[in-house]
Amino acid sequence: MNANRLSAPMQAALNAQMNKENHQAQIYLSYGCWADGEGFEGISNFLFRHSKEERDHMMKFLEYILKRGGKVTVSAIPEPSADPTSVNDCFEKVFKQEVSNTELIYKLVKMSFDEGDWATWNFMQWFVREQTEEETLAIELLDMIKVAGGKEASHSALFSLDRQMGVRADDAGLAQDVTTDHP
Ligand code: OFO
Repeated sequence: MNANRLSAPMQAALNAQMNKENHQAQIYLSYGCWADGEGFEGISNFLFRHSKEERDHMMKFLEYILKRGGKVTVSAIPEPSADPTSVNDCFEKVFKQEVSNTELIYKLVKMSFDEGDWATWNFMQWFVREQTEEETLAIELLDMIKVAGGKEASHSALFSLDRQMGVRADDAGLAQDVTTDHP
């Protein structure tokens, strides 16, 4: 008996998005390493935490596919794109990445609607809300760098931006709060 409640195209699309979230996590991880190498520890901390959020999104897709009786396919993920060239460039890249992810999420919503797969449609609403929040956050980052001077931001403006970013609230905890009990 086939207990898979996902259509074959839906299973493939959910798997593709699951792997995409993993790719996003790697991109944030690599940007975090770049920021640390440039001396921006606060920005790096923020990007590392965001990487963890993306990994949590990957797990959300993975668990959902399993819950619906589907088959999970963990694929190789492409290398993260090139390092940012500046904090301004980093925040612009983050914004573009989130917008392109929103477009992928919307495609999944439309697909579930067209199939009348209301369980998946309902599941995807969480991601619609999450992407709205993430785009708002990315717009705030662009505003912050704009106020700091954009491409021409001074060292002292970047210094204070870095301090603020290190303590900024995020769904994932601050790295300095991590313990062996709560990794
Ligand atoms: Fe950046 O968010 Fe996942 O989905």
